[in-house]
Amino acid sequence: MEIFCSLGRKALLQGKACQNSLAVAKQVSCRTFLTGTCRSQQLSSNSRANPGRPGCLPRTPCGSFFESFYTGSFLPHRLLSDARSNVPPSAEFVARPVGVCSMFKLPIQNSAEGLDVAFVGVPLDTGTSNRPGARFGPRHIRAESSLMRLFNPSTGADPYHSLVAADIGDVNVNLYNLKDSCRRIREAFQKIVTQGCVPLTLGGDHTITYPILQAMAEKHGPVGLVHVDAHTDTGDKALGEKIYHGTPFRRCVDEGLLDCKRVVQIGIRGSSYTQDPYKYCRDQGFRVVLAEDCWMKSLVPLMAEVRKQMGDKPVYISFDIDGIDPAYAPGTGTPEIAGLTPSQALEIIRGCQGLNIVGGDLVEVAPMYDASGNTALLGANLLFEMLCALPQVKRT
Ligand SMILES: [Mn+2]
Repeated sequence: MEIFCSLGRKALLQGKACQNSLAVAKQVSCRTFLTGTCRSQQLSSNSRANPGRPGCLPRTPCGSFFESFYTGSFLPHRLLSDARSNVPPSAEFVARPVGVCSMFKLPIQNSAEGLDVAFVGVPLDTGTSNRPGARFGPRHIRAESSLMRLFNPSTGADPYHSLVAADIGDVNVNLYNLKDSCRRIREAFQKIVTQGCVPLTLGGDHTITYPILQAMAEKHGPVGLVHVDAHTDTGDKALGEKIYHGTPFRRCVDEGLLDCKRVVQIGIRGSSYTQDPYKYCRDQGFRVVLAEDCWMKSLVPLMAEVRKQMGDKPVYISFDIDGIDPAYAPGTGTPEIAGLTPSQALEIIRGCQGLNIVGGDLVEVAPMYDASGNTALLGANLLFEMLCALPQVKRT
């Protein structure tokens, strides 16, 4: 089995000489390594000491050493081309199916320590009202994300040379108790934001955004919200239960987690149980943008207005994949016809560039209704766009 590992890079990040990296690697006699298990504390402490160059260690003189070492099939491309940050390997050197499945083939670590951005999965779907399956969303989004590359030539974004990102795995949700899951999610995200890290989350059904926003508001105060969805998710209760994927934003309002004048909901549509299903949202001060008001239009002008609405205060992006038309994203639990297009989704997320984005999620991918994998692939792309839209990211 051809392999690659991160041991040499770990040694490098710990400040040891390149020769030590070689020694470490040589000590490992087995040729079956895991990919991406390095930690980034050293890198980050350097990043914080040099805020002008986030995520950057001084370039080492040993690129050619690693390059020649790589030809022995030991090291990932990120060691060859850039030992300064968590840059995923290029498919020029590491085939896409190679390696433990992590988001964007980033390193995996078990906490957000030292990171600017953490990808985190929340494999919960016990809050779904219709088709279940979003518990498998994070795994499939990660699998499809191996197609994603390093740069975003459309926006000029260079995320991996701007910040330190990693995949920190999944929240250990309790599939038998939704309230306990919410507690676990809240506590997990409290830790992430306490460490000064921006979470980008792979859902999971939309219930998860409620405990995530509890943690976000504890850190930032009430946040603005760019919410893309077919549904407002502001129901009060169902079957007597106040927590499920139809109520997260009502619960957020109840607890003062949202800056309601800075909430926009885009892509809303579908049949309802009342004649005026959007009254609650508008009464709170939300801007509700119906799907039919988006049909056949560029959303660039809308997003210019949204940026004004959001100002420079903290904003969270919550993207429910069912905001997109089910022709493009069939793998979801509560599909509604006549939704947004993928290009409109790009306009929305790219339109958030310049905002003070403090976190984001991509929820409701349910892979079993998605024979092609396109829904998860779309989800992975939209998370990449969120990464590229973060304020720390350099653009050319
Ligand atoms: Mn939703």
